[in-house]
Formats: sequence, structure tokens, C-alpha cells
Amino acid sequence: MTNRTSAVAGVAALLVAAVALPLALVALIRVGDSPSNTASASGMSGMSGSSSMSDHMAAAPSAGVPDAAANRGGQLLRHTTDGDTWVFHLTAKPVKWQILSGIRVTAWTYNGTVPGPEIRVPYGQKVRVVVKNELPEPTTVHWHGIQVPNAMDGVPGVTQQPIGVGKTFTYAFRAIPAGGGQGGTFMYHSHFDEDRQGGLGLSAPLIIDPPTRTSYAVDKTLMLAEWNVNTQSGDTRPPMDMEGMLPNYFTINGKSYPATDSINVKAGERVLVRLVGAGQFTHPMHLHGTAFTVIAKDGHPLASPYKADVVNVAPGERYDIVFTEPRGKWILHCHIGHHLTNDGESPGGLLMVVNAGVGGIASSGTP
Ligand SMILES: [Cu+2]
Repeated sequence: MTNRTSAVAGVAALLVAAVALPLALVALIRVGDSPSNTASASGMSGMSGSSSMSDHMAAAPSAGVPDAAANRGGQLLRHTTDGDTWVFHLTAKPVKWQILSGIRVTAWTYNGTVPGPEIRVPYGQKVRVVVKNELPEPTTVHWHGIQVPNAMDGVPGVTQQPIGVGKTFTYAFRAIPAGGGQGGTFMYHSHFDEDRQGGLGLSAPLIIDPPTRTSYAVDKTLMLAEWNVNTQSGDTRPPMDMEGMLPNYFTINGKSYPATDSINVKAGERVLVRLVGAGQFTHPMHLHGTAFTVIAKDGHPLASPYKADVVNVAPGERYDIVFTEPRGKWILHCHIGHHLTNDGESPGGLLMVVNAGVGGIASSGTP
């Protein structure tokens, strides 16, 4: 290409861009103007022409769904003992879950909370988990990163029949990480129609404590997730990485900032945070005030822990990070700006405060 033809091509490209950009903006504004705000099920079926696709993208049924009895998810699940086995009970069921003052989603949960309750067991513990399905659809549970017998892996049509509506299935395994190791951060989640069931809330932490443990002032698991909520109707759709299904709310342990928990420590105390990619989107999590040390990935201690101040948490991943903060109020947050909004309003979303021994907000910068 000569200089002259490339200059002509460049001008032509600019003209095309100048026309296309306003058109794209108009299209975006039209989507924003539509009364339902996010795409309606009928709109989606019109787009795809497939009823199964419209079912897939339909809002979670909300009629008759009760408000959640609890306000905090990820709480330790109590067990009973049967000989040398720890027995846990989970019920998969829909509830109305408050992610933020005034914002309730229709969530599909384990035991009525987002995230589901934390199962925490010593390394090697024999475990039995009785799962009852009170969802309007079949489900299964996958024990993510655990060395389970094949028949306990929770993959519908491969290792088990789905747990039908109203039915119960019992999983039995030992708490041993798949691929070796003696403990760390794992999770359990639905493996049936994950695009819907995962996106509607069916995941929870599973922690295996190794025989020798380091103690921390704080040991906090943070499940990162996204929501697609119509703020007018309350319709909740599973967020997906596609037009009309993108998330407009983002939660840490089922809450959007400012409803997220704070981590409260004294300056210099050691904090362990277990970051879990529980949703369908990747979140680069950034800490203010100090760097952290990544000590484990996917439940496996690192041979060479490394320092960083951002770690990219992809769906399914777990990172254990350790840090000590100087005195102050520091934040831990996703570095994608949109993930720091609540339906477009900032600040919100994936942000929490690490309060190292102070209260109040500075009114001027006096070093
Ligand atoms: Cu993010």
C-alpha cells in the first residue's frame, strides 16, 4: 500500500467510525430506555427464536418464594456425627435475598443463604452430605477440588442422575484435596445447568483444615459473584457473558458495598483472606495500604509464595492471600470500575473495608 492509498484508507476508516459510534450510542441508550431495563424473557425468545433458550434466560420464578430467614451467608454449617463420619444437611431452595438495602434478588441457595453455608472439616475427615432438592428444577452438587469417589462427583448424566424436584441424594467422601495436599480453600456448587444455577447463587465454601495450621487474627472467605436484577420488577436472571444478561450488581458473600462486611483488625495483625471466584466473571482484586502474599492457589499451598497487590480471580479459582495492614481504613476491591457500581451507581459492588484499628474519615491530608 502506498502512502497515498493508506492515507485514503485511514480517512475512510475514521469516517466509518464517526458514523458507527453515534449509532452504537443510540442503540445503547435505547436498551437503557426500555421499561424492563434488562432484556425481558419474551424479548430474549424473540431474539433467539428458541423456547429452550428463552427458558434458559428466564427470570427465576419468584411467586411464593419466601424472604430469607438469615441475613448473612457463608456461616459455618453444624454437623452431627455418625460413628467416625461427620453428617451435614443441605437443602437447595429459592429465597428472596437482600444484597443491598432495598434490593432483593430471587436467589437459589443452599439452606437459604448466599453464599451457602461453609462446610469446614479437618483433613481426611469422613463426610456425608445429605442434599434435599426444593428447587423448581433438578440439581446436583459438585465438590470442587475434592478427591471424591467418581460416583460422588456430581456431574449429571455422567456420574449420577440429577436429583429430582423434591428428591434427596447423599454424597459421601473423605475431605482430601484432589491431586494431593493436606488442606485449603475449596467450594461446592451446582453442576446442573451451571449457567443458571450457579448464576442464581448455588455455591458455597468448603474449607479443609490441614493437620498443622498457621493461626491468623482473621481467617475470612470471600465469595465473589454477580447478579442480573431488574430493579423495577425484582426479576432476577442468571448473569451470563452475553448481551442483555450482563450483571448489574456484584457481591462479596452475597452483599454489595456498602452492605459488605468489613474486616476489623488491629494494625499489624495477620489476616488470611480466601478469595473464591464463585460467579461467572473474572475479578482483579486489589488491596490498598500494603501488598499481600499469595500463599495458596486452588487449595494448594504454593512452593514459592509471591507478593502482589492485585490478583485476578477467575470463575472457579481460589487464592489465599495473607497481609498485615498499617493503621488505617484500607479497601479491598475489584479493579474493574463497573464492578464497583450498584446498577450503575458508584461506589458499590465488589468493595469492602479493611479497618486496621481506626474509626472516622480524615477531613484533610496532614501527614
Ligand atoms: Cu470485578
